[in-house]
Amino acid sequence: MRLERVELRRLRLPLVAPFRAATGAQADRDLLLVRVTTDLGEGWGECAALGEPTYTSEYTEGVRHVIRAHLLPRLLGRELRGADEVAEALRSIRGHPMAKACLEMAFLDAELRARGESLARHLGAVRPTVECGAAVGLQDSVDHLLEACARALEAGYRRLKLKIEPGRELETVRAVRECFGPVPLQVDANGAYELEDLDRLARLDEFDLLMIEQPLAEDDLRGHAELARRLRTPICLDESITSPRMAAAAIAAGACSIINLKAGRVGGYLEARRIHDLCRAQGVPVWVGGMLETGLGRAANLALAALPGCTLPGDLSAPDRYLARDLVDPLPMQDGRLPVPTQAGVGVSVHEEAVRELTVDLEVVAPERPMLRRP
Ligand code: NPG
Repeated sequence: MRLERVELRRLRLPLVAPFRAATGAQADRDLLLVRVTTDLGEGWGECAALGEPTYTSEYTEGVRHVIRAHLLPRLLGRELRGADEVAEALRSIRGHPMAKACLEMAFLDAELRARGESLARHLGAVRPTVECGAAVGLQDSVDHLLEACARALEAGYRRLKLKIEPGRELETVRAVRECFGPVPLQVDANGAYELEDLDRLARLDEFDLLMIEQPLAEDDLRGHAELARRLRTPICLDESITSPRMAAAAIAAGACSIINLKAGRVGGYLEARRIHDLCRAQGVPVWVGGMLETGLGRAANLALAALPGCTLPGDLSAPDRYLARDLVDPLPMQDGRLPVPTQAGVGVSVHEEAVRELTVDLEVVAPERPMLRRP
């Protein structure tokens, strides 16, 4: 498999409303989209990185630079057995998992389209539909929070995830419990708490939550293990789990009993499957998280979410909950479940007109031609 040409497209996607988390707010989605042209055909990759480094240290402009300056020179013109060799070809570059994941996704899309195989089948999907949860960002009032939750439940989502931040978590969860009763509910702190907040976090036990996601900083396995000993509510880790080794270390340390899978955070869908397999072997449930992807990234996430160890609803809600425009046709949700794409490759068709209209900057990189910048 030979990479012949790459389009690095920076898109600005308006959000229907600002999405706020403890770590910052997104007013729009500053997205990097990659289209590769290989000797087997074309493939698309979507990068999970946000416009600013507020989730992890990666951010859209930085991803574009590291892809152009350091990753592509290790791939262009090189003969690869397939997408499963991309990670090896990029191993000498330290870190930058979202940049690497985006390229690997594009190679996977191209290779699997050429082979006529869906990503779901390639990864080992075992179910044709997956249960969908919806994440509700931090809201400026309890009324707005309850309205956002009501809209998500009316749309049919089976589980709600509430963003929380120190000082408002009990009020937030209590209001949702009082208003919607025993709806499946979990919270996500994006690492905003300290171990000193343990007593406040322990009071969340009264609300029968599915989990508390990433309460402490991503490098605080010891703190999470202490929390897990003191709280009844299961601890789920997200930002902390950067590799299969970190997943094994976190489980062994008792720092979590559930893991959120995100291909971008760990370097790609193939690495995410390795973490899934490791967790399944240890009886640790996993579920697929979201990074405000378009329908392209969501389609790939649905394939991952159909693996046997993904036993909890993922953050897979339809992109139109966040994005004013999408790049692919919406997938039909039935009874809180979305279909797993079965077409070849990632399994959805990208609307090139929408991509062109939403592209704010395009770079084309091809070995026979120097990098071209077009407006
Ligand atoms: O449905 O894509 C979605 C959003 C899910 O809340 C969600 N993601 O940390 O998991 C997270 C969180 C997030 C995304 C936080 C983007 C900050 C920015």
